[in-house]
Amino acid sequence: MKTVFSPLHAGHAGNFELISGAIVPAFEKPSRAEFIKARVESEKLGPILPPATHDLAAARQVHTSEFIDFLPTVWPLWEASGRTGSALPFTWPTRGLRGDVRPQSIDALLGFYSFDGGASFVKGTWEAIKSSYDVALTAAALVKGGEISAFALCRPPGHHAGAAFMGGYCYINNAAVAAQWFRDQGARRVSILDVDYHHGNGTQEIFYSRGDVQVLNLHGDPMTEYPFFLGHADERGAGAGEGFNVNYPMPFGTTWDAWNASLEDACAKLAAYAPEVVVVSLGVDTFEKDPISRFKLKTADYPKIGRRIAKLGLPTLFVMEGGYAVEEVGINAVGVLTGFEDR
Ligand code: OKP
Ligand code: ZN
Repeated sequence: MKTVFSPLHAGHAGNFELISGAIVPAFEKPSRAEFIKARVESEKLGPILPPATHDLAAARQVHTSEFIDFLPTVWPLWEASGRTGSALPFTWPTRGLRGDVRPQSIDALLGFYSFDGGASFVKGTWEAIKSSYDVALTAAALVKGGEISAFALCRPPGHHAGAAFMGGYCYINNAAVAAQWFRDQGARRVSILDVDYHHGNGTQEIFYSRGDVQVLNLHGDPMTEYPFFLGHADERGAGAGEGFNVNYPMPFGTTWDAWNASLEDACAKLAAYAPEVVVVSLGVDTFEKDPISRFKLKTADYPKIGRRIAKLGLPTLFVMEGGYAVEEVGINAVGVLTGFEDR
């Protein structure tokens, strides 16, 4: 399997986040991608290719143009306002406030275009976001070109980013961009299988009213787990999308057998939908030692995930999302991919 990777992710470094009442270095850090790349190499998964540069047209197909145009302006506006540290929002237009008036100051704009304080900017953040997007589209083109699978080693991740908001370490929704790109290239139906520990709220929002992209999501129950405000089992899609959004919320402590039962059900629904291509939002923060997550999957479980996805017999694009146990993130992510190749 070919991997697409860009070193430009590394400029997105030194970010902070607010968690459990403390401001700490962000768990989403450059070494994650480096551990994964090192494991791709040591396991000889296949060649590692640089991304081709793409314009932002594909991003505008799933995000609003206003939001996409905002992202590259964040750091220049932040610097122009005299700030030095990370650009972070602190106010949001929640219920009872005006979400329909685009404000002017950078502090207000950061809140206007986000749902939490989890997507911060440093100097190199936009270049990293853009490279992650280029990685996803380049890997998608490999699959479109006839490869049975490809691995988009994206960083930053994307599945929390919605049509007009960032959050949860995510800015552009790489998996949604790729799925939409496959549609625009002529695929009649596309499925997105999101196995990250956290609910892919952005992906769900983007495709919620559509029947041409099926979205299946396995994740921590939002009653007790981030992102809290989406991801319940009764969210099944709307209008033409009715029945094409499927959520599998699971409790803290979930181990392989219960998680796998959800995967089996999701794969049955996916097979029944008969898409022309599958996009996997590949998070490995379901791992028992993940520092911010509460499922109990073991390293030996990850190849089984890959094997089950391969059994679908469909062209498959793997898009990297979460996974924060940096020592094992490479072993587990590449375990899914070698499992897919049944080795
Ligand atoms: C991203 B992905 C907010 C802290 C809450 C955010 C977790 C984001 C996970 N400042 N934690 O789904 O792995
Ligand atoms: Zn996650």
